[in-house]
Amino acid sequence: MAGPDPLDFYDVRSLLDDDEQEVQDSIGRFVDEQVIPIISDCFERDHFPVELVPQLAELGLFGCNIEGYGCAGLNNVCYGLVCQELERGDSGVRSFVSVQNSLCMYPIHRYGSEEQRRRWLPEMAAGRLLGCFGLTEPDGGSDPGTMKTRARRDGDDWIINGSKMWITNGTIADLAIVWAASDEGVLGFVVEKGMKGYEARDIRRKMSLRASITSELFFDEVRVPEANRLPGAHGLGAPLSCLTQARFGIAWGAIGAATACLAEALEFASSRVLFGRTLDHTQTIQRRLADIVRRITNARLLALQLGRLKDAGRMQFAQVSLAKWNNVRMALDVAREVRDILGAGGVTLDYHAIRHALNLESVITYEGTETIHELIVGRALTGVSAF
Ligand code: TGC
Ligand code: FAD
Repeated sequence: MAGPDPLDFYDVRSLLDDDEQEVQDSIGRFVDEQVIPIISDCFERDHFPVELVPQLAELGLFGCNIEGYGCAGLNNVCYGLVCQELERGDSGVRSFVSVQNSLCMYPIHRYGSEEQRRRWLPEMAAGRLLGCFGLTEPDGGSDPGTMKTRARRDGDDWIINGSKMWITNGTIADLAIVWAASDEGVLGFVVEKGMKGYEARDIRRKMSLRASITSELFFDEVRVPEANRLPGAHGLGAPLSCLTQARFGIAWGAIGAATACLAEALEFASSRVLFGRTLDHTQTIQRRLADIVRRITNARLLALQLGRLKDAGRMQFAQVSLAKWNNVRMALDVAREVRDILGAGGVTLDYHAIRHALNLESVITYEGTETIHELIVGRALTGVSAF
């Protein structure tokens, strides 16, 4: 009998139903054939592979866990598997899909009017309209409750002033989901490209997520019609609920990045000859590989149970925080460890580990830093907010 699959040591795949396995396989093939061959070059050139967008749409990935409006209506485990496979390719590609799905289509679906859903969701599902999500501001992303961007009523319109920073997809987005403080609390708006006073500019010199666009957004007396306000969104809980969706996907995605690194380490250890034997004959390397597999296996089981809870309507946001924190920390540590196992070659883009490690430096910061997630779990345990 063959031993356990090194990349799925507990055969977690056998806990997936046929549809879920099919989703994993089809996205996996796409990543192997279309993403991995080009992605190191994109990372090196600081280029988001926008040419993949029509294919991502064709695969039905945009809004894939939304029912209707041209969306695939998959379950949440499938959405997790999509993120896992995409991030096996690159965190930037997964980020792109997370933003379009969890941070743009989700709030329109959950907080928008029926008219707004019909107006934007089918075009977004088809990849003809791209979105970005503006919550973070220059003065401190961990505490969005103190946002300075403001919206004030002016007749039937709203006037928005302020700025957002570190916004994925900002300069390629046709619409921005923008969160602004107002006399009525935090409100959500769909700001469209071309609206007077709205501008997006790329942030350069990133050493992480280089195959992803990150931008600043500026709002100078931008007039937004009431028809572009999300009527169901009142208060900070609305944007935070979108983060819960994206964090769920990230908890799965990180497993993909770690698995790509593990595969690279196994291949290297079995072929690199030092001291007259291949590296995999040494106890230290075996212990390091075993420890990587232990960590990835834990993360896989944790993500799947989180997905089952979400599909059963029982998932709580503190559980998502634990998974985002655990799985991204795991993936970052694994990527750094594999980078070291690869020796000097591991610092180059000839291997994937350094790219994943650098990407994961963003992933551990965005969607709530590790500290924020520890404190969210701490609050759930004690009932005391210690932020
Ligand atoms: P707090 O009093 O805790 O909450 C206000 C209201 O919101 C509710 N709530 C949530 N609801 C759903 N999901 C969550 N995760 C929620 N967290 C809180 C909460 O129950 C409350 O509701 P109600 O009805 O009682 O009013 O608010 P706070 O100001 O104390 O803040 C708490 C804290 C620190 C946890 C929150 O501010 C936070 O999560 N900060 C981190 C910010 C963050 O993660 N930003 C991410 C920006 S987007 C991004 O990074 C995209 S990367 C995209 C990519 O490329 O993949
Ligand atoms: P800060 O909030 O200033 O935190 C600085 C440090 O203080 C961190 O180490 C933090 O853990 C620590 N800290 C914070 N509070 C406490 C506390 N109470 N106790 C102890 N330590 C604390 N945002 C969006 O809105 N949309 C996007 O699309 C988006 N995309 C991004 C893409 C990239 C590549 C990156 C890097 C970020 C992106 N972000 C986006 C922003 C991201 O969400 C924020 O960077 C993140 O929330 C942290 O905010 P900050 O960078 O301002 O750090």
